[in-house]
Amino acid sequence: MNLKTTNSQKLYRIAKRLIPGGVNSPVRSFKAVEGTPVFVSKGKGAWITDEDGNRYIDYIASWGPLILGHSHPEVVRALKKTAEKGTSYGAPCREEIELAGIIVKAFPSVEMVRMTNSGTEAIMSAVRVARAYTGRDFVVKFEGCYHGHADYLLVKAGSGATTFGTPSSPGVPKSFTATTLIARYNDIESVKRLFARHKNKIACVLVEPVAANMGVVPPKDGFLEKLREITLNEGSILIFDEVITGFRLARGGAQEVYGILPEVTCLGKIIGGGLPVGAYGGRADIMKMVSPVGPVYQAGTLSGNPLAMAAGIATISRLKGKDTYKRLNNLTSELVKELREIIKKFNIKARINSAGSMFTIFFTDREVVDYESALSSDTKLYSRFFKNLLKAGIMFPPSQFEAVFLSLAHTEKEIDITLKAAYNAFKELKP
Ligand code: HOZ
Repeated sequence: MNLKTTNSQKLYRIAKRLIPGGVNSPVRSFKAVEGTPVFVSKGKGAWITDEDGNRYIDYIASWGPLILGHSHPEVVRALKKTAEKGTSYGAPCREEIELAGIIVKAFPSVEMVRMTNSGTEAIMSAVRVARAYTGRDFVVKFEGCYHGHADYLLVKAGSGATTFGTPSSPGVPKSFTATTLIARYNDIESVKRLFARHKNKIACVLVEPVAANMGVVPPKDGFLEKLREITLNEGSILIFDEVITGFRLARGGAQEVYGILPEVTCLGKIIGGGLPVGAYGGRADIMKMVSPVGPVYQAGTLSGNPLAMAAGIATISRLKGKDTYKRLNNLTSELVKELREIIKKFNIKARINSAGSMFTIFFTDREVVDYESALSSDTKLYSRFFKNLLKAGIMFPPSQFEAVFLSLAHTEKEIDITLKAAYNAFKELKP
């Protein structure tokens, strides 16, 4: 299929004059796959339509939030009903308590929660609280994990930072990252070494319990358990960045799946149902450090705004059924299984990592367990694969180092179409 791209190209030309790179978040630019970004005009269920009228099965899902698919009727209804009353008050509203209650119930490790406007804010605030609570400065993060764009966390960061080859951003003074310690994902010895070297100085270990910003990299058996053990022994706080995995892998996120409870959890994406949101929460004595109860300052004009709360509540309400995650995860497993067969058939150097309803096809013959092995992927081959799929009306993330997301709006029909397209896309790459 030859896509018509006239309107997207025209919009891109205008956008580039007004917005750096024509986009408000780098990965969207299609730069990594050497293409022109598709300008989306609307989305419904599992499908999006671009400004030229092309339709695609969407596997980006707004980078995770749209677990119900695009413009779900109940989310739209909740938004309309709420907006008619008001869009923001800068004062407490009922919806904030409702969403906070839902989060506390879903995450047994979370006794109190504070809403923010993005995952980045949630993480920055969580680290600040951890530092204040422990009276220590150092933060351990893992290579290839991405926790938003706070200065001191843009060190060997995944997501767009990796996609564009600047995992440690210029513009960040050395002194800002002097207290950021880097460990290797899935390598507990690297964590132990840091604790030995910085005895009683590490405030927290910050981790994506299932890494999803260097592509999907699940934790090895025992990795999270050991992190829990070490942080408890060392008096450090364990922070789970569940911005992607919260309400995605299970209602209670990765911590429910792996049975490991951190002191602090950061959320975002799904809890805003497609509107800007973030949240950090955890043990009450830690959260009581936050202003106005405690001295740790953190605020936001639009934090807890009724629209984001309403969209989040409506979204999470649809995730209640006993079989909801089972259905979503089974559909993903089915797709992944078939994709693996095609990869084998055409002898492509590629591996698929998956967790729940997200996965990544890494174009490498190595097992991907950490940042270094993720980086062994052939990004040029990914780019060709991506373009082959796009031409066939399948929208995968325009970067090797991101997750593919399924939603509850995807059905067998979409999977069949995707598999036919993937067959041809892989065939074209045959060595
Ligand atoms: N860094 C985000 C994915 N991990 C991309 C956000 C966006 O471009 O919307």
